[in-house]
Amino acid sequence: MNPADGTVIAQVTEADAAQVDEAVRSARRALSGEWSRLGIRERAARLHRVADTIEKRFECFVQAEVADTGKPVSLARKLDVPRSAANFRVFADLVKMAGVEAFQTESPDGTAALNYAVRKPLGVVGIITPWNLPLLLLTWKVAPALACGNAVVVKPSEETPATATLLAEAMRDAGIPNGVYNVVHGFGPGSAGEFLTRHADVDAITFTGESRTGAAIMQAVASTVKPVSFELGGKNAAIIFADCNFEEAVNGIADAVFLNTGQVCLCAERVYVERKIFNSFVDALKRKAEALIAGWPTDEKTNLGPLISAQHREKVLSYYELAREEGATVVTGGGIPTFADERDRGFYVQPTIYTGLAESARCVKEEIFGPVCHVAPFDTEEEAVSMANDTKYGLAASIWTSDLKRGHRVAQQMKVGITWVNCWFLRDLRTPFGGAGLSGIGREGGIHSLNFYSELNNICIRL
Ligand code: NAD
Ligand code: 6OH
Repeated sequence: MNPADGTVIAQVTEADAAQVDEAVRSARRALSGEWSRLGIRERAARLHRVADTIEKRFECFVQAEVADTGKPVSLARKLDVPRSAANFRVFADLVKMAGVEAFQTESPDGTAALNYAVRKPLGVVGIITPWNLPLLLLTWKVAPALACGNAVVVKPSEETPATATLLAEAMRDAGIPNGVYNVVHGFGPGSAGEFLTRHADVDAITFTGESRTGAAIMQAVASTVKPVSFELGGKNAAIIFADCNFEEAVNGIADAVFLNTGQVCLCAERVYVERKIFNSFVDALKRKAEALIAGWPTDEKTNLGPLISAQHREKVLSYYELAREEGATVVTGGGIPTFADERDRGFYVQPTIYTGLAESARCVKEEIFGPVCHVAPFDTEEEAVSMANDTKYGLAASIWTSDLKRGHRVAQQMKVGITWVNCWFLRDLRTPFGGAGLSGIGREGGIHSLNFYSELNNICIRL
């Protein structure tokens, strides 16, 4: 469905259990074919070719991403599609460079040995991904999984089926053997997602999505003891000190709150501002929110798209209502914009800023996943750290200050997987990425991805 006007774009076939099984068997077969005989150099070369193909068909991927998500075309061009090509390049290069551990061993009785580890594929990896950055998050997992020699079965979100399908064409064009990359479409519970997690011949599950779904998947894989990697939800904090570069902080927070209509797991929904600059900061952020252009996704000037679906809009609007019940002051937004054209049938909401909520309010505790934040003042560094850390989630934080000593000090106290200082969503794909608490299990990125997507076999040779 097109989130901008609610029209149906395409029909997608829901895979039943037999089709999921066929995909898993296809992946298993590929593991004993040509794919397994390629050396690392050739595997890496083919992954570079996948990136080349994405770049060659750049506009095709952009259009598919926009059709799937309703995100502004400028964002798909700047973020999603280039990052997807980069995911393949980075892991292709990394797998060629990565070493393994080796130890010279001396036992107490004088026996000497050499220990070294070799990296083997896990086998068939099931990949389940969400709708917010569909191509970026899919390739973030497919690229290292293939770099490590696995075959994959991917189950993209039911909301965003197009780019995963298009990627299959890129795989074929890049010379990835048949069966190495398989796509099944469908829903989660009682559908393709659950069939994949419960399949006895899937060796590992890597998942990005809601924390609740992570819990359901964990139960599903328990009986077959599959390794899991989970990148889950967040309720991320930003801390803005009075000594920050004001303009950079306002711009950075506007991005952190409103990018992709707030549908990025790393988005800041809790903004803590030192009291001295609280009022001026809220005013400046309000101006930013009100200047956003909620246009058609295909319009170059648009920088605020609709939410993904009617159902998700219901959820976000229920929080807008709850915020009022909980006593919030509405600085801006809080409703649905009107356009007097077909967009009125789409899933837009107003970018929204609240103040005045208690830290215990549900709107301050629960992930909303829309273009919305609550801004609260603080007086001391300790207070800011304590409020930022008072959450069951632990994905990301951002700190804004000109005092780098303070930047380090505060960053090191954040109970999260990723902390940015004077920036947000600035990515280096070699760094560990993941969350604490309800925000995930494990780390991906760089060597962490290679470690998850491979089985290390340690070999001990007596000398
Ligand atoms: P979701 O959990 O509803 O769905 C994600 C995927 O899981 C979809 O493909 C869905 O079909 C599938 N699924 C759902 N139930 C399943 C089940 N029981 N078994 C197997 N598969 C199942 O998430 P969403 O609404 O698509 O995405 C938004 C959520 O994802 C937010 O909570 C956001 O914070 C989170 N997210 C986290 C990260 C991260 O890196 N930490 C990144 C992006 C999104
Ligand atoms: C969540 O919506 C964003 C996740 C981003 C990444 O996984 C990444 O690698 O940048």
